[in-house]
Amino acid sequence: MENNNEIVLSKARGVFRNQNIKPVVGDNVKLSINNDGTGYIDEVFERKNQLLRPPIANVDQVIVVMSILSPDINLNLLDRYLLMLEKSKVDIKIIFNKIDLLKNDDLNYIFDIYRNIGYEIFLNSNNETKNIETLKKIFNNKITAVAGPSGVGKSTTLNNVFEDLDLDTGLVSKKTQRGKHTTRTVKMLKINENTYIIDTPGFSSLDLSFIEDRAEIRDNFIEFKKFSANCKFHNCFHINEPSCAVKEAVKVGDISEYRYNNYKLILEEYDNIRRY
Ligand SMILES: Nc1nc2c(ncn2[C@@H]2O[C@H](COP(=O)(O)OP(=O)(O)OP(=O)(O)O)[C@@H](O)[C@H]2O)c(=O)[nH]1
Ligand SMILES: [Mg+2]
Ligand SMILES: [Zn+2]
Repeated sequence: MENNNEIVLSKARGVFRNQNIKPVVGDNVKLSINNDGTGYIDEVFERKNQLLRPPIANVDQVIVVMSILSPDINLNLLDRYLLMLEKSKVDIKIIFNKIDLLKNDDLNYIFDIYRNIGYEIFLNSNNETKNIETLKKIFNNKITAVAGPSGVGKSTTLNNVFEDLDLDTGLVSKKTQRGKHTTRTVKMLKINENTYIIDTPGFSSLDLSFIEDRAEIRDNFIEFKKFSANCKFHNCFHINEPSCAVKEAVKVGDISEYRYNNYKLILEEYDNIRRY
């Protein structure tokens, strides 16, 4: 815990266990300091928001990092993660990383999908320094969690932007092109008085157990909202219903077909889990 700019090793009091509150990274707490300089967390103050995976509280924004190659870009995983973040009501930005590995393929259509939804996106390579000032500004005066699959370059990007950092980074497996889960714990670091970054362990998949209600899936594909008011049925899920404005928007290209297909896949997976 940070207390008047000092780090205090702290334990949570037993009462939390009874109240089912577990302090997480980012929490603001009431501390009592023991004679030996260690601390006790007496109270966890109300959280302005809470991320589910990994559990973090009170962030101003989450930057999702995805590499375009090594590991390959995975839009289904990205859409799942966005779905989860939208539920937490945090600001979201996306870094498409390892842009140096892009050879001939034109991935602009992918970048456009997310730009058109309204997410601020950045194309980055850590072999270069030209983005550093831009990214530094993004982090400035905020609490930012950096999240994404293992091996996409979260820790490397943070090291690149903030010269003084020396976070562990690891090679991507040559054979599977997957990250090796180098970052093992959620780590909050202070850059200056009002700027904190949180490096998080990468994941390779994301199950849907965070979803409590089927409608959440629909409502957190946020670009549907603009159209769904014009669906014939008030409670339209945009699957087989007649006169569906969302499906119409997909047809004419106002909503990305990739996103819509991922929506259908996620909804189907959720329904299958519920059935058993
Ligand atoms: N070509 C290229 N490689 C990069 C870039 N950024 C990171 N890497 C490499 O990708 C590998 C994984 O980087 P990490 O920073 O450890 O990835 P991470 O996202 O923190 O991974 P976890 O901690 O496992 O979640 C390392 O070998 C980095 O050198 C980039 O922009 N271009
Ligand atoms: Mg890492
Ligand atoms: Zn509809």
